[in-house]
Amino acid sequence: MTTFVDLAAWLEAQPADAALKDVVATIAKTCADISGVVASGALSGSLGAAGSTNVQDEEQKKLDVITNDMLSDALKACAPVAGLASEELEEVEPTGRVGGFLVTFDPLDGSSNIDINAPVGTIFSVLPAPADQAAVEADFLQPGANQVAAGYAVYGPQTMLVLTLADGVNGFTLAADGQWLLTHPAITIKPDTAEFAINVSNQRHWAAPMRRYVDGCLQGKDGPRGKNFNMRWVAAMVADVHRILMRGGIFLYPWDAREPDKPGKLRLMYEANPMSLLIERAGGASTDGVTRTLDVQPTKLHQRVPVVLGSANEVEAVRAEMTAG
Ligand code: FDP
Repeated sequence: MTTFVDLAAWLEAQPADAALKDVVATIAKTCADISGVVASGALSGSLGAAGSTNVQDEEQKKLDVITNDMLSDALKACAPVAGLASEELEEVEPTGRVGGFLVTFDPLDGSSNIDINAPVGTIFSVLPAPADQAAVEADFLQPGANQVAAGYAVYGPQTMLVLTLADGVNGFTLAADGQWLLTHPAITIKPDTAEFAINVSNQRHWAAPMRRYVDGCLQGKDGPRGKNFNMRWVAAMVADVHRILMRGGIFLYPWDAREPDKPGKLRLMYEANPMSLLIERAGGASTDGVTRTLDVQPTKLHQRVPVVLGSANEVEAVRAEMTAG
């Protein structure tokens, strides 16, 4: 029988700060707890709307609120955490401690999947905190390249935790006894793919180069790309990114003309940045269509960005189309 390394032993062996390992272990433990709540669904009365909206004016589900509270409480009790920020909270929450780390998170990504028993997940990003003063919002506004750890848990047929710490990307599966076991070491993404993920119902709102790129994929063998493409769309970024880490592909959530002032739908600090670090560390690429996501200097906490990530050569094919005019 195969034996697997557990997360605690794996963390122990990593060339990283003990305090950072503590933060990651706290997030992992909370994700295991969240998995239990998500799995109980209607039995625990946790499905359905919360009757409130978040700072982004999105209707909150009960599970958005429950999972946000679980992660916030756990991180506030974790000594090396100086502050946290969540998709569900309007403002950053300093813990009152100085030094250590700042954590941003989307406690339950893919809200529209919650009530239909389709995959959802938790996404997190860890940044260094200022060493000499209590954290304020400006301290969170660091480019994604500064992240010291990032990852997600996906609550699907199996619950998995995928994370990057010092380097590389590793996947753990939640066992029945609550342990995270290393089942997917050293995940890498193939550079080429013939599978794309995009919400095609928005096609008429996209910029012309994006329409051209997707149209080229849809034309298959007879079009400019000269090969047939397949399409997948789980409607939860966390699950679409997980698929790409497992078998390659490209995920796109581009700018569109419905709200021209918003650069995209997905949030930079707790969706695009952590996923981009994972994708790059696995050998893929992530851009806003042209510019590397991890180089974007955030200007506000809930900033949105267009997202194009996955197999490196396909992300480059999008960039070539976007810059062709
Ligand atoms: P959701 O709004 O359901 O939480 O985070 C935003 C997100 O999900 C992504 O996970 C997902 O890829 C995308 O939005 C789906 O949005 P649309 O259904 O509006 O295209």
